[in-house]
Amino acid sequence: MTYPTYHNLIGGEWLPAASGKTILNVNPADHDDIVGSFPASDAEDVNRAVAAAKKAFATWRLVPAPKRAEILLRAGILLQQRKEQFARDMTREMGKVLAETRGDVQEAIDEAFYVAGEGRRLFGQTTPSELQNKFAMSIRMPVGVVGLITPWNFPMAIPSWKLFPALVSGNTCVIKPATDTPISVYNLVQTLVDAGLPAGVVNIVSGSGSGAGSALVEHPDVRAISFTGSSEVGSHVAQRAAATFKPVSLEMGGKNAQIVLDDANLELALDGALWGSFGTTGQRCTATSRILLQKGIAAKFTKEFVARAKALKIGNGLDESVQVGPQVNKSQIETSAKYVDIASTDGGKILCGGHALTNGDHSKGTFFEPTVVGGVTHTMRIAREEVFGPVVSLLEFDTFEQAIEIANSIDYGLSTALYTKDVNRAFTAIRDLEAGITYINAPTIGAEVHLPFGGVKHTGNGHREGNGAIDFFTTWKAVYVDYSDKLQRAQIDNAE
Ligand code: UN1
Repeated sequence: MTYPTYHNLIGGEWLPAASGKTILNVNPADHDDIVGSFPASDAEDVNRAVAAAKKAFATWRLVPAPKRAEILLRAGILLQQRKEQFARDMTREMGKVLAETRGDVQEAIDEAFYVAGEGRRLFGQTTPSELQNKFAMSIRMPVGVVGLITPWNFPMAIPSWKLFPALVSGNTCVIKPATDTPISVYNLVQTLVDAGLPAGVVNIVSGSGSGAGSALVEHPDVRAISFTGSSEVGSHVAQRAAATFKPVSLEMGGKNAQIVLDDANLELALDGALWGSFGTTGQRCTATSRILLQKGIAAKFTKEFVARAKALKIGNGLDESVQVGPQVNKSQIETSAKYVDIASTDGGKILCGGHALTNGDHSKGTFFEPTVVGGVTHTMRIAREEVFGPVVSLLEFDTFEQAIEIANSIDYGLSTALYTKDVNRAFTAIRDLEAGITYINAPTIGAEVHLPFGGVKHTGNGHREGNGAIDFFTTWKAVYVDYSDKLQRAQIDNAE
């Protein structure tokens, strides 16, 4: 089979890995379909990319921010034109269904238009000085060369959450896409280049975390790292980055709860739970992985939910009638299977699914059945650990207060949802749920780009993407301008 060969982008040139090594990008719905070959980069490639980014920073930081933003605006318009093709490429490389990959490209378009507006803001502050004839202000400065390490589940949206705010702020970037999904980053960066981005401002080094990711995190000329991935790898990234005092923005795992109270609109809660649990084949950090049911509706909800999960059509995401695509690779279906075993051993009941699909059309890919585990209690591992697959647990509770307690009883804190018609309980939940995102009468997935995105506890380290990303990609400079023509000593000359 013939397939295209892609290279790294370094200083405006498309180059193979210095070692000549490559990695194949394979369609998880059909292993005969090879999307392309990509460089397996290592420290040597990272060094070159960082040097190119450092060189480009000298001029990019001086381009006025509104001009930098115009490139993002043009890129957004080009992405609109290329949306269908990029969505198809994305479905081929990571499996999620076309409706969702179109949504992923749309999220990058939204981000481009949102961040382009920031070019004419990047607001600082002015404040009075304590001394006469002295002016005081704080201004945002770019950080320098930033390293971006991005995941496979939102292969264009999440890179755009990082690249666009970094660029409008005047930074230059080296991005390492996930090993499974480089083509979406190539498509995104090629679009930026076509929109007028100068050479060296964004550089791509594709490859593995151990080959290219670590070198980026440890490079002394990289001034900040933005990472999305698992909490395990995130902890590693933070520890390694600490050696060179790099700020690190970490966006990591979730174990997101949807709570359904007895008074909820049950149809709505079922729709939300099905979409939240099995959208993107459960492979979102915002995916619903625990459904907390109040006793009065639990039996009815469970019966109906299992029936709907069983009816989902699983297959190649390029087929518009398919509702759930494959998992991204073999190791992910092994994790799903492992957690089904753990759940059963701990006393959970597999109400549907539980297996990889290996027959007929499914035999060429990495498919796993939508799986519902009943009879789960909050101490079981299946209720506490992230699966990142189409496996959801049902837990029951008596009172609203218990539901909040169960929802909060885990290490993660990304997204939460409450279904109720009781406004008092809704606002109490907004106050008490330990999570970066809370939805009322909507599923745990579906964040919009212009709100803060991120979580608490083991989900993040305090930074936010979306509304908040500029804070990470800029550093404050305090500026004092003394126009008194004399030495004025702060804290001394103006003292009583
Ligand atoms: C992720 O799961 O890693 O809110 C990101 C959502 C999407 C982004 C998910 N807009 O589900």
